[in-house]
Amino acid sequence: QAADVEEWHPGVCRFCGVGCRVYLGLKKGKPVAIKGIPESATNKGYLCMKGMLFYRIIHHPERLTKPLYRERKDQPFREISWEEALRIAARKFAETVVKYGPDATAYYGSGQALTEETYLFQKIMRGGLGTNNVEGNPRLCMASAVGGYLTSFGADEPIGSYADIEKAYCFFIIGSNMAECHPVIFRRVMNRKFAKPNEVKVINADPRVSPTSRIADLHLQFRPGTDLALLNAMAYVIIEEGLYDQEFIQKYCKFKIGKPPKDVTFEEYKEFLKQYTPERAAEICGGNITPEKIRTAARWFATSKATMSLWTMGINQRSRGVWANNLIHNLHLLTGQLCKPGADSFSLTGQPNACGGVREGGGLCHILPAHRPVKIDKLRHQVEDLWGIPRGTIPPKPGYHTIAMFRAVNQGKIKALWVNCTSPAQSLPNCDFYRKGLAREDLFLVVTDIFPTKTTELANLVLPTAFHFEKTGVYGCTERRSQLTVKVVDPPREAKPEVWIVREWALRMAEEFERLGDRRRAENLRICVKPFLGKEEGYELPKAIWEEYTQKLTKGRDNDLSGATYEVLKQRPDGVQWPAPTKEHALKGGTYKKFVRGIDPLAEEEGRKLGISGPYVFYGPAHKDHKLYLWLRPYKGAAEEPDAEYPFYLSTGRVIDHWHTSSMTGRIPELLRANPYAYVEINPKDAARLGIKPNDMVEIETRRGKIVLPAKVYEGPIQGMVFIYWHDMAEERMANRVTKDAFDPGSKEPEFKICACRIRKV
Ligand code: MGD
Ligand code: SF4
Repeated sequence: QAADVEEWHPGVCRFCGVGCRVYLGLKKGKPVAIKGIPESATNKGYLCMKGMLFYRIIHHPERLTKPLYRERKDQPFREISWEEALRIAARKFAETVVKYGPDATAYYGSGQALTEETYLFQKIMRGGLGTNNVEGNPRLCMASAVGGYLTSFGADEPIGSYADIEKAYCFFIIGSNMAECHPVIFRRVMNRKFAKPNEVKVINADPRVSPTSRIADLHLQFRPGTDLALLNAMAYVIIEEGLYDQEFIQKYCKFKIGKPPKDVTFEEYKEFLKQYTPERAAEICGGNITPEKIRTAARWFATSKATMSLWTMGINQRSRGVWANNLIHNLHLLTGQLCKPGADSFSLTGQPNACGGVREGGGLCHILPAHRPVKIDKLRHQVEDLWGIPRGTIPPKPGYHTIAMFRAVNQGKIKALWVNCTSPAQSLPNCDFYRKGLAREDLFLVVTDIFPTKTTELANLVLPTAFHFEKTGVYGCTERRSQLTVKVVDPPREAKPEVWIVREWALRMAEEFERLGDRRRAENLRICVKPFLGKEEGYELPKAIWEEYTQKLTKGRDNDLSGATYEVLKQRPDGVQWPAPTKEHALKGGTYKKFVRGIDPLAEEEGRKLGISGPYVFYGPAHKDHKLYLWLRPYKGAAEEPDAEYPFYLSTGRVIDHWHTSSMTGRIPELLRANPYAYVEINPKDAARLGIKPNDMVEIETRRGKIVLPAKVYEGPIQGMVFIYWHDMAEERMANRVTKDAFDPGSKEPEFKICACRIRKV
């Protein structure tokens, strides 16, 4: 097909957080192929199958193409005009605010929405309606990483970049099946390992043997949830054997305990770690863990020329996800494996724009754009001033986090909810419970999507949106890199870009508030959309939104993107890594490593201002003392551990061929054929004991419900654990009907990775 292509258009992949650069190939204006861009900084030309095939979604026959409406959820949908749809959405939201207050409305978005979309949605909810009920699915994947970065380094997002991979000598891959979930970055790790097989070490720490484990020199396989003990034991060995970097610790670090945090000494930290001798940790962890393996891992980590840790959901989706993140950072701080080439504590991001759009763009209930906590008056007022709305419009209290938001829906406290670019009816843990809330007749539910999903099934109003390459906007991937994709094809029939939908909705809401006598909200809404009026929706409108966000909101913040205008991003299709406070710096690609003088312009400037000498300046906004914190965090297991009634650990995850709920990849025949349905992985020893053979149907039962899946008997999960892929939409195989909605008390991220179940052959 590539041979038939008449034009190639650059952009970024629609799927994961790797942020691969692609060319979309058109023939007679129709998308016919995708290829990688060899000179790209992220993927060096490689793509995975999902990335190569997403162009099939562009003209897919099942796309939503007309607004659909029903007054009651037991009625069939009928097609309506955009004008009618926007008027209904405006009236329902405005009436809800007037009758029940702004906190009875909410927006639930996505790490796959463009930055311009998330920014505009949250601006209207906060500046227009006056609620912080702005959330998104990154709460389900990255919130613990955010919590870890903020509490350990004082600043969100990784310090380094993918470019560190080619300079690293030890990879510590923990709680990540990057071979399937970040395949192109895994390829870079693999290439590095194979280029220097004896010098480069790979440690994989995971309760399951996954395709990622295949390149490991050392696989640490432990009982789910016990890695906090393992990480503390590695720190114990590093100190016991004198492998720590005293100078780095003295110069840059502090030791902290508890909430509110208290300073402790290095000696107290050493005393604390005595509970985690390798012998004791091996007992807690079980599996194949021995004291000697822990010692080996700690030595490799500490003594390599440069160590890079990589992790994702196995660490984040945990009821102690923030602590687990802190304990990984601790190892880097103890050994000084940070800031130098190849050394970094690098959290991989799940979604293509969880970092750029949601973490940076203000897409969570407690943060305003550019990493400003809602509760800090000065920063909230800054945003109000920049938007030109009266001070006091944005409430000081954060809104509902994801689980709290859907619990509030269940309780009837939220009366109007807008879900964009995500399908919580399938992706929330314990989803049957939350589907009851979404089905309530007193909830007005709007869903903007490109396809029918489990969530559109429960909606009142379904609005068809433009897909990737059918609209313009920016994705910010794992490594602080913003990349622009410009519209090259028209959306099908009446599908529209979200930025147009939100602007038009806001304008009509202003009229509704006027009618209802709430002139203040009407005025605020008009102020919020004023900079975007009259702009053509395919390019000019998102450009104006990006300009406002970067030039006004990020200026002077740690994620300063004011040098990265659309013009610059078009000149640098590889994108720009923040901080990029000037055009000159942005045109050079921005900042490969934060906090390092000579590389990061903010480190230079802050260092001068604060009179800090030395190569590194840790100017993260959350640590006013410019220090990095080592945390004393004890081992704590999962919220629901196996017991006599439910004796197995249940874990969930992904496969390479599918993306999340598979609403998109499940509609691409090649990907569906590669992985047509979910199955349950069972360790051969457990299978033999229970008389389960490959492909037998197995019932998985938890305290929430039951599903039935075919068995894959395989030395993957540790004994006593089963593992399910969660992308399958079929009711009988939908993983989240059985998962638990326990969450981390700090990050509020749910524990998708661990709960208790029982299994039987049916
Ligand atoms: P997606 O399938 O990515 O899943 O879960 P979801 O976000 O619910 O949903 C994206 C939706 O966006 C799709 O319906 C797609 O059709 C639509 N879409 C595509 N392009 C556009 C567009 O341009 N505009 C609009 N408006 N819509 C568009 C993800 C969530 O799931 C996440 S982030 C994580 S990390 C969790 N992971 C996880 C797990 O590991 N295990 C289990 N059991 N559950 C999990 N749930 C969580
Ligand atoms: Fe797309 Fe991720 Fe695959 Fe790259 S690795 S092609 S970003 S899905």
